[in-house]
Amino acid sequence: MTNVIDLDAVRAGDRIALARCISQVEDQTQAGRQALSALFPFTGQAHLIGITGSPGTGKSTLTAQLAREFRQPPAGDIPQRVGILAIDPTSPFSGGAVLGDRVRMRDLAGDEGVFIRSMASRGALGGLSAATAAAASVLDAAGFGIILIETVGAGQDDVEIVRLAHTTIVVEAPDMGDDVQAIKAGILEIADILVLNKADLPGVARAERALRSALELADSNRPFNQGGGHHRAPLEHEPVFKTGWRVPLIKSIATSGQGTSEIHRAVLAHHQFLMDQKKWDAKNAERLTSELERSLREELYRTWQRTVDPHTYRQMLKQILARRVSPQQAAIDLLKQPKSSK
Ligand SMILES: Nc1nc2c(ncn2[C@@H]2O[C@H](COP(=O)(O)OP(=O)(O)O)[C@@H](O)[C@H]2O)c(=O)[nH]1
Ligand SMILES: [Mg+2]
Repeated sequence: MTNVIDLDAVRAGDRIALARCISQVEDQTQAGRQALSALFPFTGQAHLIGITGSPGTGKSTLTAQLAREFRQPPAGDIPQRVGILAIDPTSPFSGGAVLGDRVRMRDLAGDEGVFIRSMASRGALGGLSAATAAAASVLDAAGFGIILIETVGAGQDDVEIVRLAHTTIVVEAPDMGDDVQAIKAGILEIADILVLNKADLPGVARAERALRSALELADSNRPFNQGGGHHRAPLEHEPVFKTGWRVPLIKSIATSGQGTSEIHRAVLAHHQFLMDQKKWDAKNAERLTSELERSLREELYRTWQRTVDPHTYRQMLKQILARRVSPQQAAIDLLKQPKSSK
C-alpha cells in the first residue's frame, strides 16, 4: 500500500514521511484524514508566521533569510526547526528552483532542520487556506517550531492564510507603484510587522514616508483589542497603559541580509507580546472554532449527500430553474426528504 503514513516517522521529522503525509492530507484521502486526527494532539506548539505582499517585493528572499536567522540564532538561543510553506506558484521554493542560483536558498536546501513545501495545488481540501492549515498542522506535530508561510498579497485565500498566522509580516518595496494599492486593499491593517524591503533601491525615503503615514492611518482605524486578535498600535500621545502592539516599520535588503536580524527580533518580540497579553490562546481558540465550524459544514453536507435521492434532487433543481421554488426553500425541502431506501 502506497498511502500508508508512518506517523512515527512524521513526528520524527522524516522528510519523505512528511512529504507523503502532507500530500495525503492535501488530497484528503482516508489515510490523510486519519493522520491529521492522530497528529492533532501534538499540534499547537508552532509559531505560524505569514509573509505577504505584492509579487516581486522580495518575500521569498526574505523568507529564506528569516529561516536562516531562526536556524542560526544569536549565541545562547536554541536553533529552531523551520517549515516553509510557499503559496506563491512562482516562488523559487517551488519545484527544483530551490536548487537554483540563489545561494541562500541552496544553503537552506541542504539543512536537515528546514522543510520546504510549495502549496501551488489547491488539493481537495476546499481551498488553498484549508490545505495550508492542514500542512501547517502536520509540520507543527512534527516539531517544527517555526512555520513561515509565504503568500501573495491579493485575494481571499491570502486573507484567510493571514488569519491562520500568529504573526503577519507585510513586505513592501520602493517604487513598486503599489503602496497606494496596498493601503487601499487594507493590507497594512493586517500587518504586525511592516517591512520595507529593497532599501538599496532609489525612492526608499519617499516610500518610507508614505508607509509611515499609512501606518498611522491604519492605527487610528484599528479597533482596540478587537476579537480578531489584531491590536491597535498606540499613537504617540496615548497613555502607556493603553499601549498595545506598535507595528514596527523595518527597512531591509533581503539579498544581502541587511535588516533581517531586526525582523527576526521583531518576530520574537511579537511572539512574546502575544504570550504576555494572552492573545496567543485567544488567536488559537478563534482559529480552532472556525475550523470546527468548517468541518461541521463539510461533514453535514457529506452526510446529507449520501442520503439524498438523486432523482428527487434533479426534480428539485428543475423546479428551481422553472422559478417555481426558490433555492432557499428547495434546500429546506431537500433536507426534510426521508432517507432513500438505497
Ligand atoms: N535590489 C534588491 N533586490 C532584491 C531584494 N530582495 C529581493 N530582491 C530581488 O527581487 C526579485 C524578487 O524577489 P523574490 O524574493 O522572488 O520576491 P517575491 O515575489 O516577493 O517572493 C529577485 O530577483 C530578488 O533577488 C533587495 O532587498 N534588493
Ligand atoms: Mg515569492
